[in-house]
Amino acid sequence: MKEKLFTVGLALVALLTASTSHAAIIASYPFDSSSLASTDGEGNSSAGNITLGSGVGSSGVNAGVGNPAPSFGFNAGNIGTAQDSADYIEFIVTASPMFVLNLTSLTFDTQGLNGSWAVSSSVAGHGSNIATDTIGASFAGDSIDLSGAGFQNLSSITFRLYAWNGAGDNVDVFFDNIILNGTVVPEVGTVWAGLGVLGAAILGKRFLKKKRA
Ligand SMILES: [Ca+2]
Repeated sequence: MKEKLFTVGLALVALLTASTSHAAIIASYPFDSSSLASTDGEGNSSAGNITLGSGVGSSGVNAGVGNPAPSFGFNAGNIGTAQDSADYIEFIVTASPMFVLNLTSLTFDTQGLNGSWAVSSSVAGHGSNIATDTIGASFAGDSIDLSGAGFQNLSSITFRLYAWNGAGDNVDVFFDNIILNGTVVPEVGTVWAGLGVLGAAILGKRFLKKKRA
């Protein structure tokens, strides 16, 4: 009986450990080898390729510019001098069945001249920005805090990153090292269901033991 209790204890510890897993990179886009795919190694979620909004059709990966190169370049001819709802790149992250996303931050590097960036998500809808800031002449990093309640316990989320130029700039605007940080954990209901199965197994074994006795 002691051995069985030890085994059950180990299983419980494993479940609880799984539900408090360490911070992970959930999506990562360094544009290495001009790829639009995520290079993250997080196994309980999938991050889709970067896709382009309808306003930036001739934009794409630039093999000669980046931090380090390549990076994604918004073609100056595709963007104006104000935020346009069609001028963005997008990526979607989906948790595996019975898992949820708990996000902490979205970080990336940008380069423009006197341009600007903005980010929206499917949580509040793409009509409103989560954050916006200016872009400098050389690559610099930005970090958006996603620790708020709205970015926890998500089955999936879509991010859009917008760019536009300062007046008279007419330069390409670059994004590199787009990284989504957080944890991917079992749904609370899944943990409780797991505990329920364990409890039923223990009761079942006791019942069988009594029957045999
Ligand atoms: Ca790069």
